[in-house]
Amino acid sequence: MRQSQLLMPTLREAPSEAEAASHILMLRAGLIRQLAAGIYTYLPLGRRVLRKLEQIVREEMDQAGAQEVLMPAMQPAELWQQSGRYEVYGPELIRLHDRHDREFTLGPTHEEVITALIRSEVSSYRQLPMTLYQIQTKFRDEQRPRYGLLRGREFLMKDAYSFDEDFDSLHRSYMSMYEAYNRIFTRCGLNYRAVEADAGSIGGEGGTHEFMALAEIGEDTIAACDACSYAANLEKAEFRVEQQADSMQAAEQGELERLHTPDIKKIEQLVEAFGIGADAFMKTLIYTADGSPVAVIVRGDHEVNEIKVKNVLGAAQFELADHVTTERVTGAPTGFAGPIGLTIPILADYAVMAMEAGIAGANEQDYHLGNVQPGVHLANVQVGDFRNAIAGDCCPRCEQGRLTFHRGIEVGHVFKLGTKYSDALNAKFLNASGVEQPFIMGCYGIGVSRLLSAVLEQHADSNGIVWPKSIAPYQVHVVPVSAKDQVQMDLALHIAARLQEAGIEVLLDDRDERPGVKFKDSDLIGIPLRIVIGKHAAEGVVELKLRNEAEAQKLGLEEAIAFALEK
Ligand code: 9G3
Repeated sequence: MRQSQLLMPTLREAPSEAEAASHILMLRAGLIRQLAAGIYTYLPLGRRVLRKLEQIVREEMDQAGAQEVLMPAMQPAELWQQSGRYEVYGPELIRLHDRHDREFTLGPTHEEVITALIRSEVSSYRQLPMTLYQIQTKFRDEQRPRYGLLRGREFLMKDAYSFDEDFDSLHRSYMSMYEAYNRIFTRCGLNYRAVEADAGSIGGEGGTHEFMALAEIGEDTIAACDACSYAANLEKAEFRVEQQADSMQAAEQGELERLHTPDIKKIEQLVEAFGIGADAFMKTLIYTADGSPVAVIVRGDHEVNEIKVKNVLGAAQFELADHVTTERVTGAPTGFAGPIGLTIPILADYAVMAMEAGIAGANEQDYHLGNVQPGVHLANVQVGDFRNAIAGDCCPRCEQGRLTFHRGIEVGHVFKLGTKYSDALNAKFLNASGVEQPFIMGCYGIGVSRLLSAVLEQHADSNGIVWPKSIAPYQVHVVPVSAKDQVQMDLALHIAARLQEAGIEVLLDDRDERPGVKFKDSDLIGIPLRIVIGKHAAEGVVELKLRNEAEAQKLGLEEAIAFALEK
């Protein structure tokens, strides 16, 4: 492709409203242009990369035995009324009327449409298992579209749906998709983690994994082991409680110290006031479990994991007590609660019991107590694992790993749906005994346009994009230094022709621009290999530079072509 003809409007600076690195790069490198908030046009470079991403997804879906279909964006409202979701979604669900005044949605996802299709086209267990997928535009009227393609209102998704006769077969379909996702994200050069979104329930109905691309701009926080593949959403992350020093420290000498802490309620204020670490405090929070108050104590630098406490108590309702309840059960306003003198059940996290002594609320306004000793003052409380994981905790799956925290961009999400949609839409098949059964379903999404952003968040340097070879818009950038120099241009055209004949995708910078502009643009658009034809052209010597290496090398014509062909 001749760059003088290519629509690739590069920018020195990105518009000020672009914050995310990937969004800035897409605008500066001329990959996309915004039509409206959250709605983008893909320019030729962006379209070429998106097509390569689609192709990787398509190859792996086909390889996994899924069949490609293409469903409409316009979906009759009746289907969403049958599934009960029409009223559930608010303004995010785009609705419209056709010329006959019939109601439609612009599809944000396709569970209803695909289930209606299977309901009318598949009726026997002999046709199962079956997984269908599409790569198609989705519409979700996000309140705050931002970060370019990371959160758009019209975006490209691969969505797949599996249909099985029972849960064992669903598990096989689910794992087949799960493994295909690992191959897809690896081929895209992505640093990602598969995250158990609700730990441990993958076996039965329900169960889901999210695929998170690690990036600071990501909206989610995940805990990942630095030694094995364990990863989980922060609020679901488990950890191995380290072998406790005998949990009741030998009772120290010394009495409780009454500490006057006027209006000092939060751990940060206590840390500030006492000039010691948060881990020297005991944080007592009052909750109600099915209506009755309980006290949960965690170390000052930890957070209560409410799911863990709720599960240990077997409570249906579990939430922070309101200020009135807190005042009633502790005798003090929120912020001064402590274990001593409480008459309600107390749950203390292991890490509290491992403290020799700590500072806790005094259950009296404006007072705390120093030298609270678990061995003395928490002798008969319920002890357990009641806290969120923190960085450095032991991995719950392997022996030596430690948890590290990362921000992540959700690029994939796989779900076991069970019969949620086949029941709602009455989609059944005849099983081997001739009995009607609802299909057992799974659904599997990849944000293909979001994937483009995630790759860019991970593959860039201060000069611009550094495309992984598998998805670069072109493979070789041939750059003659001076378009006016006939010797250079002839050699450049010759090299471009030789590579194109060998099936290499070549971009030829034939523009009449200063060398500095050419090299800055070349670094910005990030094509993996650059061949520069400069003052040594007459001797048939050119310069090769890999985009992800600092050094360039001089090679003869044939060596350069051979190098480009095997790279
Ligand atoms: C809506 C709107 C937004 C939505 C949904 C429905 C997210 C909705 C979840 C899914 C689940 C899976 C198949 C591919 C993988 C994800 N946002 N979800 O259902 F009406 Cl406005 O889309 N769908």
